Amino acid sequence: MSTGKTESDGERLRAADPQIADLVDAENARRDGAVSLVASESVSTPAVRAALGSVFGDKYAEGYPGHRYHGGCEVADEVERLAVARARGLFGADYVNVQPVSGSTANQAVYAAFAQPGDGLLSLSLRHGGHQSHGSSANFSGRWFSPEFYELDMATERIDYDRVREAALYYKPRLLVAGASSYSRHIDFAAMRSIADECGAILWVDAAHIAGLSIAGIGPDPVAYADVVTVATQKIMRGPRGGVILARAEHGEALSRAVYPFLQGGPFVAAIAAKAVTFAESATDDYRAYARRVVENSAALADRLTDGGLRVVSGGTENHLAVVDVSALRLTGRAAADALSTAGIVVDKAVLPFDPEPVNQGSAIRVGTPTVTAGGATAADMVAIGDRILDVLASA
Ligand code: DSN
Repeated sequence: MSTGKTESDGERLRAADPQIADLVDAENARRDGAVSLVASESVSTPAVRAALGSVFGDKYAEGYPGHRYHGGCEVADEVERLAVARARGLFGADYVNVQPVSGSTANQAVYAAFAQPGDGLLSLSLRHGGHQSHGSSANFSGRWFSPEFYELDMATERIDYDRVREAALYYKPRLLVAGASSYSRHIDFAAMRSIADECGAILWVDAAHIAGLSIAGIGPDPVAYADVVTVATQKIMRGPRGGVILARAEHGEALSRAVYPFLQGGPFVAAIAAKAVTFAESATDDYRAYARRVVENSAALADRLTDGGLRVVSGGTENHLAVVDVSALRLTGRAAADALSTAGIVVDKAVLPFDPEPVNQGSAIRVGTPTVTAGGATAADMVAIGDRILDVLASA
C-alpha cells in the first residue's frame, strides 16, 4: 500500500549509489560550512537546478532549431528558441548562440569564426588579470595564434588605453580582446572600440566575469561596442555552467558554424533550458538588487581589508572582486589562501601586476562576493568577514 510519500532525488541517488550520495552530502557540508569568496562562482537558483536535472538531459539535438540531425527535437527546438529570444532581450544583442558548453568553448568559437591559425591577438596579460584562453602559451589560443599582451599601468594598476592603442597600432592584431578574470575596475569598452577601429581589429569582449553586472545596469555594457561578446552563465548570474555568444548580426553565420559543427556535437539541451531560466530570472528587480548587493559587498570587503592594513590592487574595486596584496605580511598568495582555507574561508591565490613570485605562488589573493551575497550577506557581514581574514592572515 502506498504511504503517499514520494522519494526525493537525494533518496533515489542514495539507494542507487551511496558513494556518490555521500560525496554530494560532503560537498553540501563543505559549502555550508565555509565562507566562499571564489570570485567566479555563485549559487545556482532552485529553478536552474530543476531545469538542469530535467528530462532534457537525455535529448540529442545536433544542429540548430528547425535544422537538427536527430529526430524528436520539436520540444528541444522550442527550448532553444525561447533561450535565444530571452537572451536577445536581456543583453540587447542581434545574434545569440546559447549552445557553447562553457565560457572557454565560447571563446574557442570566437577564434574559429574570426581568425586563422597564426593570426595575431592583443589581450591583457594573464599575469595582470587576463584569462588563459586569451593567448596563454599553455592554452590552444597561445599555441595556434600569435598573441601580444598589454599590461596594467605600474602606478595606477589599471588599463592604460593609450598604451593599448600604441600596441594595437604597432601589432595590428586580428582580434583585440577586452576582458579579464582578475581585474576589479570597469573596462572602457568605448575606448577599446575606438582602438579596434583605428587598427582594423575585431573587438571581442570576454564578459564572462562581468556580464551579470552589465545586465543589471551596474557595469558598462559591452554589447553596444563589441563585434562579439562571450558570457558565462554560472558566475554572477547564478545560472548553469555554460557559455553564450552575443554578436552583431553580420557575424552570426560564422559563429553558428564555429560552434556547430566545427567545435561541438549535440548541445546540452538541459543546460540550454537552465540558461533560459537564468535569462528570465536575471531580468527581474530581485536579480538587479542582488547584483547591486554583490558590488556593495565587494566594496565593503575591500574597504575593510584596506582599513586593516592590506593593499588592494588599484586602490579598490568597482565590481564583484578585489585582488589583495599579502606580501607585506611576508606571505605568498598560496600560503594566505591555505591559511584562510583552514579557517573556513575559501579564496583563490592570485598574482599582483608585476608580481616577482611565480604564478603558482603569487603575492595576492582574489576575493569575490557573488556566493556570499546569494547566501544573504550584507555589507556589515563583509566587515566581519574582512576582520576574520585580517586575524587569520596576521597569525599565519
Ligand atoms: N578564470 C577562471 C576564474 O576566473 O576563476 C574561470 O573563468
